[in-house]
Amino acid sequence: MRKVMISALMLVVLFALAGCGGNEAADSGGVKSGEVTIQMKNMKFSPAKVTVKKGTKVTFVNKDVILHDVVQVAVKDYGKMEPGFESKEVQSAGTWSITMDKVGEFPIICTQAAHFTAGMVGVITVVE
Ligand SMILES: [Cu+2]
Repeated sequence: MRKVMISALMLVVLFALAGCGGNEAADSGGVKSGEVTIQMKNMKFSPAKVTVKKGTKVTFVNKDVILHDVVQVAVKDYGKMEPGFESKEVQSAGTWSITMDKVGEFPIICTQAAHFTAGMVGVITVVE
């Protein structure tokens, strides 16, 4: 069920990401390594776009009073990728971490109450 839903959502995500083009504030800039924090705040991932080195630990911190989550959405061009990752519900003030140990581009959305439709989308790019 969720896979069907997520496939249908990809267009929304791609449009949303395209809409972020030229928005400097949405992109953290540069290649990060070690540990990186992405805030879940005001119904957005911040930064929404981040590029990290393989092996970087990415921690999502929920700064809102509502639940959020992190679900990697598959892109058909990335058919060789492992199945997407998916967090549990992240409570207010809670965190969830993942170590990005595969190179690629990983679009993410928040599926809580369809927050992705409000622009809660992002992309983590992992490089060697
Ligand atoms: Cu959310």
